[in-house]
Amino acid sequence: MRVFIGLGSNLDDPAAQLESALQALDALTESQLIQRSSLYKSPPMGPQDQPDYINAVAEIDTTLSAHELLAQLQALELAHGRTRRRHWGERTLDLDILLYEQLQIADETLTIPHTGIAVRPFVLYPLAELAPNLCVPGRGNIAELCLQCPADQLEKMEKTL
Ligand code: ROI
Repeated sequence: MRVFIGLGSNLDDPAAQLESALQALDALTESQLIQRSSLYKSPPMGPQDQPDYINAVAEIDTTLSAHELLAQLQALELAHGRTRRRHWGERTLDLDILLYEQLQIADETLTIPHTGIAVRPFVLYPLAELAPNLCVPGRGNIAELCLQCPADQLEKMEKTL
C-alpha cells in the first residue's frame, strides 16, 4: 500500500529528530521508505510561545494495515521521547498518517485523510514535492489544494539526503 506520513518536531534538535525518524521508517516492519521530502521550517500553528517547527513528508510502501501502522508510529514517537505537554503544544516527534492509498477512515483512533491535510501548508507543500498529482479523497488534487493554501511562512530547507 502507498502511504504518506507527515513528520514534525520542534524540540531537541528537530532536524535530527526527523532524520532519525526517517531512518526508523525505512526500518519499519513490512514497510519500505520510497521517498522523502525536503525539510520545511515554519512558525507554530497554535500557541505562539513555542519554538518553530521542522516538518517533512515520507512516502512508504507497506503491507501493514492503517491501524497496525498507527500503532508502529505511536511506538516510534515514544521511542523518540515524545511527551504531550499541552494541547497543540511542543513535541519532540509527531508522526501522522496523511494518506493511505485512497482510503477514507474515521473512527475513534484514526482519521484518514488527516484532518489538517488541506489547510496546513507544512503538510501540503512537502506532500506536493512528492506527489503533486495525487488526489486527496474528498478534497481534490494536491497541487490545486496548494493554490488555496498560502505558504508565505513556510521555509524550504536544504535537502540533506
Ligand atoms: N505547527 C507547525 N508549524 N508544524 C507542525 O507540525 C505543527 N504541529 C502541531 C501544531 C501544534 C498544531 N502546530 C504545528 O501539532
